[in-house]
Parts: sequence; structure tokens; C-alpha cells
Amino acid sequence: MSFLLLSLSLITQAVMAHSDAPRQLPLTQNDAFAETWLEKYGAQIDQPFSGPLSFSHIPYTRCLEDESKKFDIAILGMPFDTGVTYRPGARFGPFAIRSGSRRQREARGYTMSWKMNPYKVGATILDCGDVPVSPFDNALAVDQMEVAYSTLLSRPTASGTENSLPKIISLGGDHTIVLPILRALYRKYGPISVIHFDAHLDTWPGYAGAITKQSQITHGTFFYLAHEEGLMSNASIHAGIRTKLAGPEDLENDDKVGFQLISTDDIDELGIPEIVKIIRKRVGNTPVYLSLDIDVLDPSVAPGTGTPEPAGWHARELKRIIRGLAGLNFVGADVVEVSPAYDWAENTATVAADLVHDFLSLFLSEEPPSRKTRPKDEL
Ligand SMILES: [Mn+2]
Repeated sequence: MSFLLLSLSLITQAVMAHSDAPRQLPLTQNDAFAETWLEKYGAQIDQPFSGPLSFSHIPYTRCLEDESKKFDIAILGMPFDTGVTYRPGARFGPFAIRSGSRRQREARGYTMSWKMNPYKVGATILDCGDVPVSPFDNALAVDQMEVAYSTLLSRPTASGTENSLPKIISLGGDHTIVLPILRALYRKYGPISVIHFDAHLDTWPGYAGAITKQSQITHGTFFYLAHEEGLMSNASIHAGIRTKLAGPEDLENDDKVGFQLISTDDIDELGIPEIVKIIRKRVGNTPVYLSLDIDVLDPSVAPGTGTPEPAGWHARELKRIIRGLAGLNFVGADVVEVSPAYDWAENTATVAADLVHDFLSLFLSEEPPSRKTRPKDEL
């Protein structure tokens, strides 16, 4: 018994000796008011689950109206969802992706896979808020998105690098948002190549009954229209396609629009390194826009989307392909079609936010990271 008491006392002393608590807690309620928060606890740092909502807790700035704010990379919400063919709801995508990003932050932004923290390499990254798009008039909304994108694209970068424009990562919104984005990018860069991750082609010329000009602008037709307007190069590529088609004629049309095609199933025969090689070869060093429809992922991974298609890629596979693309001449990117009303347990929102973190690393890396976690690891 005495041995037990001695042991307990030694343990208690050891714990007290090694305690790094700076001081004892106050004994009375009055003592608790003897100091201010700042004196006692320091800065008011938000917890992952607290504070105002911005992407990964970075500064939320209304960049469209505030010209004084400079950035190298902007996160821009485009809450537009009135161009969909099936389930609406992606207007809540920017909110959902920001919400899904709450456990991401500068203080824990280092990833083993990229071997970097995109918030700590000297680039200024701002959450530029949302474009106030009209939910009542699609023509107006499409123009608002183009004007917003052009406005931010015309700002000098924070780092002041000559001949370099800021890069914008757009949070959709349905996929229609890419038409105004390509219009804005074209004016700065000329024809754009697109790396397009999606279950669907999005190159359809139109739908039965779409007899007005505006009704032809949808999340399934915008690439066709962008091609018709001459906004795209002929060096674009899809990856992850698996949708059902009217027939082979859809693929012939897709080829005319300028896309090479990697299907979902190709990953089994080709493997990830070969897919990376094909994409890199296709776009070369042309100005390239990365557009990621979250439905490229399997619906079990990302159920919160408007037009789910079974048997897609896993997030792990997609993330590895994206890492392989580092060093290409990226001019912008998006994650679209996140629709939280159909999400389960924030799975879709969390993976979308994680992909945006990858995009930041992608834009700030000159080449794909090596596979080894640490140089000395023998694997
Ligand atoms: Mn799409």
C-alpha cells in the first residue's frame, strides 16, 4: 500500500514538474476579471469550428469593390445554378466549399504529398467573396460573372511580377460559369486550352426545345458555345468521362469542339502516370484552364452534386493526377457543381475544399512533387 502511495506521489510531482501551464487558474470569480482576454490569452484566434466563414480562414475581402486589395491568387464564389439540366442547388456551392474548408488553415497548411504549405511561399491569397449574380435573369448573371472575372484579372498582382496576371480559383455554381470565365480569359490570353475533369462531356450543341438563344446556354453546352465563339484552342482534354450518350455522334461532335478524351475506365488500363503524361502532352505549354466538375468523383465520394454518375474515380486517384500536372501554364481553375442539399456528412464539401487547397499548391509549384514523403525514406 505504501509503495502505491509513494508511486502516486512521485507521479504527481513529476507531472507538476513537467507541467507547462504558465500559472494557476484563478480561485475566485473576481480573479477571472482581473485581466483582459488579450493580457491573459493573447490573440483572438478562431477555432476551426468558429469565426466568420471564408475559405480556409483567409481574409474575406469584397475585391470587386475594393481596388486597394492586391492578390496573387483569388478565391471567387460564383453562386449561379440556373443553367442546370437536372437538380438545382449549386448556388450554395461556394458556401459549402468554404464550410468544408474550415479545418484547413495557414497554420496547418503543409501537406506531405505536395511537401509545401501554399500559404507560406510568399503568395498573397485572398477570398474575394461571391459575385452577386442575379437568380432571375441568366443573361444578366452570365454578364455579371464575366465582368467580375475581368475586373479581378485586370488587377496588378500583389507580388508585382511583371507580365503575370493574378490567378482566380472559382467556386461554382453550376458548370455554365465557365463560359463567362473563358470569355474573360480569352481577352487576356487568346485561345485557352482546357483540362476538364467531369463525368460529362459538356460539349453538347443544345437540347430539344431550346429555341431561344439564352436557353442554349447551359451547364451541358457551354464548351460547345465557347468553341463556337473561338475562345478555346484545339488542345483541350477531358478526363473521367462516363456519362450515357445519345450515341457515337456525341463523341464525333466532342472531337470537333477540340477535346481529347480520357474515360473513367481508362485509369485501369493506363494507370495514373500514363494519364498524367497524356494530359501534359496534349496541352503542352499553352495557357491552360483547369475545370473540375465534382461529379468526376464517384457519387459515394461526392454525393452532393446535381447529375451524379455511378462508377467514378476516387478522390485519391484524382488528387494524384492533379499533382502530376504541376508546372503547366495554368491561368485559372474552378471546382463546380457542388450542391450541398444532396450531400451527406459534408463529404462533397470537404473533398471540394481539399481540391481547392491542391489547386493552390498546383499554382505555386514548378514541377510535380516527388513521391517520397521524406528524402531519406526507402520505399
Ligand atoms: Mn460539368
